[in-house]
Amino acid sequence: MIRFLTAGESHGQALVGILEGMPAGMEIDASYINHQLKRRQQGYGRGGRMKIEKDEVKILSGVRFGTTTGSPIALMIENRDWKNWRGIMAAEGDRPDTVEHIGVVRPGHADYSASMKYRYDDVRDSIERASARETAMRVALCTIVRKFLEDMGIFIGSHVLRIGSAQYDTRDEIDRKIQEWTRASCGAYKVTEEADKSEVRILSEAVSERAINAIKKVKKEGDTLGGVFEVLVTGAPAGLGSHVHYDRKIEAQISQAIMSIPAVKAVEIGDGIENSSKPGSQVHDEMYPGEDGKVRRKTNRAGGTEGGITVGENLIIRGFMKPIATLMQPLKTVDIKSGNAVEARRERSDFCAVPACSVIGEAVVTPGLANAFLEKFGGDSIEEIRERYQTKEVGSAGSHSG
Ligand code: EPS
Repeated sequence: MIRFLTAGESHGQALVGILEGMPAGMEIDASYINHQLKRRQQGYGRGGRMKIEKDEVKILSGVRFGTTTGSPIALMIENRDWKNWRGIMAAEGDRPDTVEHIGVVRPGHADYSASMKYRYDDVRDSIERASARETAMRVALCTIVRKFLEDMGIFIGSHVLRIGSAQYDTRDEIDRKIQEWTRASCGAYKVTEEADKSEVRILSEAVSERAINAIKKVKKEGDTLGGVFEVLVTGAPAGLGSHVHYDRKIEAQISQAIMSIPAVKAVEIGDGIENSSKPGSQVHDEMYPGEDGKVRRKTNRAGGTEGGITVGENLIIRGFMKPIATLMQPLKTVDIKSGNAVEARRERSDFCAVPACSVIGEAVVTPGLANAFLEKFGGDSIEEIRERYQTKEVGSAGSHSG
């Protein structure tokens, strides 16, 4: 099964990661990963750090001549900014007197909670690891998993639905477009390709403009904005996940992954939120016998899963991101060293990172999906998995003939 670890501080020397459980025989190279790292760095509303970094991965192990060997894959992304932080972030040696012991905590960040829990006497110790910079390595590792899913015909894409209060007046038109694009099994890539054309990953020029103006406004006011992004998975077979145990439910795996992205505070699968206020007759996706003998549906309000198992429809996942906690017009807080009431620190930060979060969302759902896939069709090499998938998929859920 696939598992991974990341390490690294925002201004440390590098981010590192190890991915274990990838089958042998899969083609992968740094440029495939770097493309996703670049996408993660984009978006209107990013701060000064993204002008310094040009995230590029170094593959250290587990890949030979562009092909996975089945061994753990080790990756590294160097922090270009490290050279400006050597004195503050040195791993060894005595702490110089000139290095400030930060006591002022930002409401909404991990500054306070982590410093209390770990008894840090310098809040920087929490700032560094809680930083969303960690997601660069997660995207790198998960992009290798994305390649595996792609090889199996499963595609993942995303777009942004809302930034602050800038959103579609009605979703009808955009939903029709997305439905059309995602009829093809690689449709999620089409969605992402279209979203990549907008600086805020919104599939409408008018709404993009409104969102950019909203970001411009908060930037001027020293404030920040959150929003909503949607991750779509096309080409996923029926039968991934299981109803038999809570931790095997595919929605549980996906939600956990989305919630683990910094600043995400809510997740929705399909029309989960809207459905909770409607009668069942307007919620559940009716079934009918298709000409090919498969069970078909006209709607997908469930977002592609029932009972913790994929049903062969597209997966629809929404992540809700709160505004970034670092404000240039700071909120009131406490200096936990002196106990005094003060204003929060101004750290260099983003004003809105929802477009980046949307790209991160595409990445983080991959291990859960790939594990469910491997559980059902798994093997040690891509070749073996392909053989099993081709023979087993025919008999899997979604092909009931009565
Ligand atoms: C980020 C790097 C960070 C922030 C941002 C995400 O760089 P720095 O710590 O130098 O400002 O720009 O992280 C946050 C907004 C946060 O609150 O931690 C990145 O690489 O994505």
